[in-house]
Amino acid sequence: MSDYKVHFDLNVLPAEDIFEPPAPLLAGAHVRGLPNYYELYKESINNPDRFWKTVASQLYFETDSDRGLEYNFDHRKGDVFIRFMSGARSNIAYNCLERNIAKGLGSKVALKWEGNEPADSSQVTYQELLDKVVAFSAVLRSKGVRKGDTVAIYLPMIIELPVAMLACARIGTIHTVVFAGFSSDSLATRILQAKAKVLVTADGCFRGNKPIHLKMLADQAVGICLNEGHRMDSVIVLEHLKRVTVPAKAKVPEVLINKDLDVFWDQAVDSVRGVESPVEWNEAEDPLFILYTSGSTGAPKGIVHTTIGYMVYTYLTTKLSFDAQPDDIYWCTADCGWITGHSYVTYGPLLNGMTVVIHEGVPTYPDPSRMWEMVEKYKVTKLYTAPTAVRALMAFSKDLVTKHDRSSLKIIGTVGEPINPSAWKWLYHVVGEDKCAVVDTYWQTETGGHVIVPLPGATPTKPGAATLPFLGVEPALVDHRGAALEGPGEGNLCMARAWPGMMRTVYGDHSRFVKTFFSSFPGYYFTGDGARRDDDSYYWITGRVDDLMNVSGHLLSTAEIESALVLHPDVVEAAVVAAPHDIKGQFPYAFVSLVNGKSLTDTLIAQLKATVREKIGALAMPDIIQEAPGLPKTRSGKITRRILRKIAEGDKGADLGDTTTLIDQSVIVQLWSTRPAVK
Ligand code: 6R9
Repeated sequence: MSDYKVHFDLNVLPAEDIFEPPAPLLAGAHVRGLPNYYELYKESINNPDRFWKTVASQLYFETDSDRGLEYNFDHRKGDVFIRFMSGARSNIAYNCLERNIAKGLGSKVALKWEGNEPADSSQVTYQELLDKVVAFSAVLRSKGVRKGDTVAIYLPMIIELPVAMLACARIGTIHTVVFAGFSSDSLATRILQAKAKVLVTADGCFRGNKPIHLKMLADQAVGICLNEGHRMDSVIVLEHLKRVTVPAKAKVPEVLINKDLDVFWDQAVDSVRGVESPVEWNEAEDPLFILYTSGSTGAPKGIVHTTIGYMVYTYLTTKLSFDAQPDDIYWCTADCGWITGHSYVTYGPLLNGMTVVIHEGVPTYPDPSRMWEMVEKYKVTKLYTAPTAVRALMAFSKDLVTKHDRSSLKIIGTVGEPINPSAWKWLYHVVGEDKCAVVDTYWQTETGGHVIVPLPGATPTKPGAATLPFLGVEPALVDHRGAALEGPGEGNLCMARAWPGMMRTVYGDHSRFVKTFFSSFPGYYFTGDGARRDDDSYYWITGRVDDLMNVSGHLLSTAEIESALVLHPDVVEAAVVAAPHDIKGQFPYAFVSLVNGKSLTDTLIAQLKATVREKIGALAMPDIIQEAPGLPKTRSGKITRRILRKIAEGDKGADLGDTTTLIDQSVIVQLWSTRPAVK
């Protein structure tokens, strides 16, 4: 492998748009200064096996292996695969817990939980967390769960969520966490696809003033699964509601118990008291979890991560991107229902022995100063959040931020979507008072961990740029013919080589894995994003180039929303496109063609929104639904989404490009004239 060429001449931007690593960070950081990054990067690219071996030596392996990274990205040369340290055996939960306890962290706080109501909080030390994990793993075993089985987890952001994940990991069981904001249909699809026979859930929770009837949704999902002939062995129900403060205006959700299947968490734990539940030494490539993510063709994809590569990668990315230090109080605002909550709430931070804050509520409840109040209360040193939350909070008076002491903060990270420079600068100047490093972390469910990210003590940052590749990662910008661009330019963001933490397959559908990620540009992993590389070799992510949209940092499939809309008997055809939104980044804008004689009344709009909520979840509900007597189509019958996108954007002056291939051009005029006003 030839030397990777990067030049670090940062003279292109005006000086005020380059932010050097803050001096205090530079002094004690794991990676200090750009030359240090460059040196490590070169080693990681030129000697990947030696590099990753050195990283792995910081973790515990029951059985070592002399194998390194092995992969094939080129389907023309054989099956696509990725392996790391084949033959080695380890356990990620053991590395998070016992290994850290053996190093003296037993009485260190591992997790600090704050509820939906600021008055509710609790915490566990590393030893207490281990005890809970061992006990819950014994519960799972008592329900017949074994290595290689799958357990579905549908819980709010509470300590038991990482406990359930770690308990699965301890016994070699594959977890599939389903975000508690997803509908019963979405939960059922995931239980069925992942073949989970045990579901872990809670009675309910509150999100702001809103009660979430989790158990009711879980029951509906289980009902759907049973109807499909699926076998469910057990539903473990945590009684969470009885220990939280009920918001002033909320009603407590009702909970029904199904005697055949349900068992209460606490009782189940009592019943295994004293039972041993030893660690399962998993093989390197044993699956650790499946996490479902939107796919451009509709059905969600079950992304599979395996044991050792994921462990080594989340360990190192957390250590370097957040410059993990022993006295850190680290708060990632993500929910464990998303990959960020897997890699950077649970596994990465606990592998690094950090104290992790988790929050069950939303950043605007009871008021929009909640986030800063929590930073002050817990003396948070590293804060990791999403651009959409930042944009929402920026809209309020600065005083809400400045009235809270934020002097503990050192690093502020963002994830989920490109961060607009104004939000970046607000974090830097207003929240961080020019003293913190702001790190925009680019990665995906598929990549397992950060792949393009500034290192806070090393990389000068530019607002809006994800900057430089993480160690061992080799991005490429590929043109439509599959040729990699040299130097500055814009193209399809691909990866030219594997790194330990990348996904291994799509659960139950390896050919979809190959087709989705490795067939567009043979020899490369294709991210689905576009990116620009500037004169300093910095990467700027420009957004999805496929049919996925990014709403509040969450990827949604236009096809999946369309499928939900056409379930309504009045809808003949639907087309959904992304339209820009000040806070959410994008929102789903739907065009619907109705059956003859029907018109789009407020009632129908409400029904259509409800259908999408029911089938997918509230976050996929289109903000605008427009009636479309006809949709612009090419002669071959393809809906021309680029035209619909312009209409959704309200960009009347836009160049619609070549419209001569359309069957009926008058459709465009009609859609423009009936476009509803955007609120
Ligand atoms: C971690 C996560 C992945 C997609 C990804 C891209 C977008 C995430 C980003 C970003 C620009 C960033 N994305 N982080 N775009 N800058 N820092 O979000 O995973 O839910 O799988 O979404 O999100 O489009 O392809 P996931």
